[in-house]
Amino acid sequence: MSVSRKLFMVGAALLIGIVGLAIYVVVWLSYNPETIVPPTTTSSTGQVSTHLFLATTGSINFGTHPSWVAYLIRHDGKWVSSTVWQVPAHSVIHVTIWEYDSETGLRNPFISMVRGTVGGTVVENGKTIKYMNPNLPAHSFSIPELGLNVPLEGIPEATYPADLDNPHNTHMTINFSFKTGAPETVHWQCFVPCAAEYLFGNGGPMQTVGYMDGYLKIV
Ligand SMILES: [Cu+2]
Repeated sequence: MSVSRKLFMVGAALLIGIVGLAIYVVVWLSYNPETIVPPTTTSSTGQVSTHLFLATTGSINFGTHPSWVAYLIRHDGKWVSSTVWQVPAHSVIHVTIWEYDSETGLRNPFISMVRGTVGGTVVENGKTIKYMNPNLPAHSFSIPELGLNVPLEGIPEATYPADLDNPHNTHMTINFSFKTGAPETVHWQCFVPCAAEYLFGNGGPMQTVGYMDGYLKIV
């Protein structure tokens, strides 16, 4: 092979690599899921609050990755696939999660302790809890920047796909509240290695906004 031909081939390979990298960065940077803004209320004492009504499912059953585990949010009477939510600053955020997935368990038992909620507890199926057996969580709802961590207990046997519109379908109901401070954007994520079929359960949906993590825009 002549030197000029070798140079041409190296240059072509380099160009393909650079173009591929540029496409990856542009697509990744421009990914901007819809921000859901739940309605807010103001009490007679001036306390602003809002309600995040969420669900976790073992397989989302639509979109690009139908088999992936996911969080959804109830908005305008429908379950919406978005994990970017806007809430008011200096307010109380009431959260309800319908948990439809089976248990995976935690590698770090520290995450099975409830932290950062109003009262330091959550109400799970009507029972107030502070801690659970680390083998039980299916997912967690955690905002490290706010010191919030809520383990979500799995159900014994999940159905795939879960029928989220049928409230009689077996699920755990988890209720808790937390407070926001000054405006900022924080990230939230699940800490249970729940991504079956991915390395150590932490790939795929665990590292993709729209499934097991997202952003909370505090405004
Ligand atoms: Cu998860």
